[in-house]
Amino acid sequence: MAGSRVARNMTHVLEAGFEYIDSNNPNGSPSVRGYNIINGQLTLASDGATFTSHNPAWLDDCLGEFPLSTKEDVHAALAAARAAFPGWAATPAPTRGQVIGNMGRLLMEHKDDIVRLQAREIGKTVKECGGEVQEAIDTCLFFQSEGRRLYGQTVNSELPDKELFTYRRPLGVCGIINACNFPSAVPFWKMIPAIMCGNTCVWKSPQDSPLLSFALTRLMHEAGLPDGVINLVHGKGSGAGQHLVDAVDLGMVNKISFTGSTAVGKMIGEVCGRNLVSASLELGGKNPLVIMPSANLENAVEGAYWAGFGTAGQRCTSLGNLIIHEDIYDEFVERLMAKVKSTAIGDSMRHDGVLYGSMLSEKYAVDFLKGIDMCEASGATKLWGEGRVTNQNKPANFIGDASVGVYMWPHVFADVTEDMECFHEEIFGPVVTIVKARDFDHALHLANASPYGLSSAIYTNDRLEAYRYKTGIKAGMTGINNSTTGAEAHLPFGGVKGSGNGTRESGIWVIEAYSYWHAVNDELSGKLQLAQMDVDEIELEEADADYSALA
Ligand code: UN1
Repeated sequence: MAGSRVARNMTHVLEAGFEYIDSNNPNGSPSVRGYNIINGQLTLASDGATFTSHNPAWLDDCLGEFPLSTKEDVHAALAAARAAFPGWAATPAPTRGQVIGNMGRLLMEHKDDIVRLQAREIGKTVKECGGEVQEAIDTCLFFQSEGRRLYGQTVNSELPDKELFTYRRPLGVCGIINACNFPSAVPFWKMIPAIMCGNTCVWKSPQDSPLLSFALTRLMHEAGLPDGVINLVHGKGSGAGQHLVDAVDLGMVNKISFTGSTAVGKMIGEVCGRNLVSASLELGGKNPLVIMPSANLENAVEGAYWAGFGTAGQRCTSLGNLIIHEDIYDEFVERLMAKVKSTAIGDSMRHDGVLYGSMLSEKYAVDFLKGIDMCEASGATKLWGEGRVTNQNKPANFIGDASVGVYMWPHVFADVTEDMECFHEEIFGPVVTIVKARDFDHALHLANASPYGLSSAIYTNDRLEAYRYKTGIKAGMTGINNSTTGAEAHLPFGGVKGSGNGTRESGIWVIEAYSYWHAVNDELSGKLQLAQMDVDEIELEEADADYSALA
């Protein structure tokens, strides 16, 4: 009711089962009442407002109702994270790692259910969701053992009887904001190293995957995570996420880690920059893939097809510009198009063998169609694709009833040139823009010509070309005889140029993003020795050689 306040402290996350609400879901799947989790408590929005989450492959399937968090809720979550910070930072790192290991083991135990929940909430195929949840598990296992390292150094002093050390220290309260296309692996890429380093988090869940986020946060608590170390707030649009970013100006946040669009990333970077707060920004890409004449064309077609259309093209690492050497252009395009035209699309929870499923949500569909309009307005030649799939307008291998979900045709545009907008702009969805290259140098030039620098790839069997691509490309990641997608939990992930601010996720490299170096010196001599001034000079030998004679 308008103006009425809802009880904030419901119950502890470990004391409650999932609460089902009446649903008329056509597939008989349950609807759940979702909560924020603040200091271990299940809470509703302070004004009682909610939003719903729907299965994009079957829109009448409602996964549940979630709090539309207010500024007050976000601040409560930040306060809980602040209060939990000293205790968690003082917890030995191996113990923090143990809790993280427990999370990985619980995820393994519940993997099938989490995978199906994820597929239901965002429409990604069950197979891909399986790979992604495995990535979250691998991240936990990697950082469990990192809790037994988190090494600092011993450093030699320039003065006698003095010791120097370095320690990694946590930053404090981290705001975590991610997109719904990788709704389990990416938040784990962020929060697992964050808490391993001793930080605490407020996680603003993606608006299109709140139930999965709720389930994952519950599981983290079951693994032994103390209250307040990870706090979950749900929200939509520029609501809770913006309140979290605005809190940087109020001094309530020590770190923001964001995966999403370049435009939003720049805004977050500005807010963090003016407050000298660290920001990890993983942003968009217009990832180039070059095909050279020496390549194994069968592999190259396979790689380009997967890079462009796997995950319905909804990865930041998906193929953008396909750059094909003119000598093999016609043959390559013909082979690629045969695959594109036979693409199997549908709801992987009900049909086997689909390459991709629905768009992540209606919002992603609307944005994608604007991108297709942009390709057409750019003057590129459309080789394939008819926008939204309907029962009257569907590709041959669409499986199921198109009217119940949000599906897109695969699209291919050719004759794309560097002066076109669609050469430079990321289009998030199943579309590839094809560019013809005269030779290797031209291909490399084209690969570097977009404003982005996330992933990149080349197919070639010429080792010198592969070397020159690897050294000449400006990108955070490069595949040689491989697609542009496919991160691993222990390899640094991130981009340059418009794709990010140089921070990295995953492996040992991400630790830099969630800790600062603390240099400590221990003076044992019993007196004040002045560094820089008390250093004994080493006498130089008198040399016979007259160097001036050489000039
Ligand atoms: C991958 O290509 O395997 O949101 C991972 C994204 C990326 C993850 C991509 N942060 O698409």
